[in-house]
Amino acid sequence: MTQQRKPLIGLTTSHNIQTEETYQPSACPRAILAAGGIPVILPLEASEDDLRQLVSVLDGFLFTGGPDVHPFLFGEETLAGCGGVSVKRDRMELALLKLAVEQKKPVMGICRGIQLINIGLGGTIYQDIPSQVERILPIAHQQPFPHKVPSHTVKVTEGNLLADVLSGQYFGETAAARGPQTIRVNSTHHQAVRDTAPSLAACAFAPDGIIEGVVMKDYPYLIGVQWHPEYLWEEDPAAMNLFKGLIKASARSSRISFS
Ligand SMILES: [Mn+2]
Repeated sequence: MTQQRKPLIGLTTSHNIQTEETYQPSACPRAILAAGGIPVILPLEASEDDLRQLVSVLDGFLFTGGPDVHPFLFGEETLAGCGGVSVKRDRMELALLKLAVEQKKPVMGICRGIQLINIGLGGTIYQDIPSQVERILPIAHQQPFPHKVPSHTVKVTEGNLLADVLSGQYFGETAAARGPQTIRVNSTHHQAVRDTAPSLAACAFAPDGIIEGVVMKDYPYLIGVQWHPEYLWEEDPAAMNLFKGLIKASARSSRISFS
């Protein structure tokens, strides 16, 4: 019996800047496997030519969570509330994003990933929500309980790729909700998208106005989310749909049949 070819999804790696070790927590690879893809953890230190070769071979890309992005990369000084950075991750991921977008590959970003994508495409972020954003309803974006437990709601506007994926419409499900959807998400970030890049559209918002989801306009498949669906998919079909959506788009982009 032969197995149908599964989409290969490249994941950005975590990086311990003290020990210089790279590693990948199991949550994202497990979610990709469960959604029908094969996770491939990408090297932190690869030349641009190596990355170009990887991008042409792999079918889709997941920009994972991690540390803050260096403020110089979006033209700012480092503010008091900014956290730790990995210069190597910033460099590798911005190069990878450029190549993936050039080759029109499906892309998903999670937490740091949505911020990295926004910066790479010309947007800005808040370096630290609590000290930079005045909010009437100060939502805890650093939730005080485990990752598997949702902590705040997100309103998703209608008529965009993220809404279609979350509702199941992207997979041909007809009972999709009409109008804006409200979903429950976890939250472990203190940075967030500020000005969206010209090619991106914000389409999901926390109750305090913080941007929690973006899509790329006029592009086959790019979704960024500020929450962590890799800790929610076992309980939450909408979170699973984010991984299934990436796999479906990646199967299509590699011109293989996928059911
Ligand atoms: Mn949040």
